[in-house]
Amino acid sequence: MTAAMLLLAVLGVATPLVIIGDRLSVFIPPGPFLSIMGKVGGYNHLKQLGVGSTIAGQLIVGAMAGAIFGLFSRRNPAGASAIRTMSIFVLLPIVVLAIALWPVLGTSYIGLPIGAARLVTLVSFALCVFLFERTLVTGFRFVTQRTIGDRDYEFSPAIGRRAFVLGVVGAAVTGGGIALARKLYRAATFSYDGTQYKGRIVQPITPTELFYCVTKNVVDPRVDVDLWHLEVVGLVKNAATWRFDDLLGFEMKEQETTLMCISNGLDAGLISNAVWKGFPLRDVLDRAVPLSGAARVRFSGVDNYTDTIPLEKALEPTTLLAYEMNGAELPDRHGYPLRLIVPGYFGEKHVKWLTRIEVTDATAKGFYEAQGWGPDFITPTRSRIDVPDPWSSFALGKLNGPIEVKGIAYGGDRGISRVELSSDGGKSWRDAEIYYSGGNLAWSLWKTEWMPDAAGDYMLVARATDGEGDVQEWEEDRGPFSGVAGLHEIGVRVTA
Ligand SMILES: Nc1nc2c(c(=O)[nH]1)N[C@H]1C(S)=C(S)[C@@H](COP(=O)(O)O)O[C@H]1N2
Ligand SMILES: [Mo]
Repeated sequence: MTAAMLLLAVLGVATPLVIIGDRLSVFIPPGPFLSIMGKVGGYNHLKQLGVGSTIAGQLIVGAMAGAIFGLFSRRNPAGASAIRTMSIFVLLPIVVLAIALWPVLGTSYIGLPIGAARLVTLVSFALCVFLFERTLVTGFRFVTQRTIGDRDYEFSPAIGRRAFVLGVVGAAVTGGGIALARKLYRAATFSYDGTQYKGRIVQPITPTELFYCVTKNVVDPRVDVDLWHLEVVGLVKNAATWRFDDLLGFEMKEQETTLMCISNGLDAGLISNAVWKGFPLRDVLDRAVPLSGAARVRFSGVDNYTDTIPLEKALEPTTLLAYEMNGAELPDRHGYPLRLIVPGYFGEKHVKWLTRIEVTDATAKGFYEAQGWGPDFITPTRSRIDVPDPWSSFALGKLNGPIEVKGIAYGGDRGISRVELSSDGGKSWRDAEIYYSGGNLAWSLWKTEWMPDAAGDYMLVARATDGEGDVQEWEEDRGPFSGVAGLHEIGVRVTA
């Protein structure tokens, strides 16, 4: 059964191996979630642990079910009718799965629309448990056939031979399962999930291969665009289904926009900037005609990730459905074939592998919102010092000139109007030069030269002012799960 699931996973079908984790994770509030993550050594390890324990749990449950079946059939050979075993080992698990995992059944890693994906997930699961039931029943019959009822049937040579044959088949299937698990491991997101972009290498536009990356998935979707649809449903007058080619008919637009993850620390690199090409979400919403009572819009990816934004934000001309990034087709890991771009909102909201847009009332929640992140998803103004490295050491006598200090500043969708640097931990400030501005929706790059006049340890702090004149600061009333606000500070050592 597990080997069959691994095979299905390779084919892009959602299996309990991963959707159980998706289903459970919304019940873990961000506090415990972060603490578990810390304990197991990060998000990647948490995912590996999740899938690993699901496989182990499934094997244990399967083995126990098999043992009980064996004991029962030995005592009561006539009792194991097909109706009984089918009901217990096939029907019951299907019903339990359908009920317990209903919200995540519509997951497809090849990009099937949600309704079709739900059916495929259920039928595939049915196939797996059917295989389990048949293996159990035929395996047991094969081993015990004709000898059942004999007094000492446990150790007869015939049974030994058949058990050996069955064992060899089992070992072959296990080997196949392990090979499939390896293949999946190589394709998994562990190698790139959590990629950061910061430091000396930072350029105005982040090269696509270096763009930060965050995904909830163990294996990301690789959408087959011919299977894929975009559905527009919910509180609308005209529900519609779009094929990819039809979407290309909308007037396209290129827009430089920075994305930042809600969990990006003050010194971290879960932030990047790209030029996105697509068309305003408004174009499809206008065609759909939202009804009265419409207040939010919920977006779903083929990976069953969901998130919501207010309807007004959805109707802004800069909220895009993007299909290109930095002049090329969206890469798989950044949401091929279509993703949402919502300037000024945390990365969470920029749903990748988009397949459904649902206009809803005010109560709708997304994946992370249900988990307890938020309530504020609008990015605060942030800046980061990229050069020099923290705790760099400079010898005054060897300096040929001032020390270059560089970094980024990001003001959500409000732009950046000013950047200042302090070399005394924030007591006094002086202006830095903004040498690149990507416009209101993107970050700005700044630099300045600093000449320390004496040896000692210095605290360099950066501070940005957004386009509306608000100065970057620590925000007392910002909840712990609405992203960090505050100033980035690094130490620098100057010797004589
Ligand atoms: N479908 C889907 N969209 C998603 C996610 C996801 O796991 N699945 N992760 C979100 C998060 S938490 C972030 S920060 C951004 C990251 O986008 P990127 O990987 O293209 O940088 O995508 C968001 N969109
Ligand atoms: Mo994120």
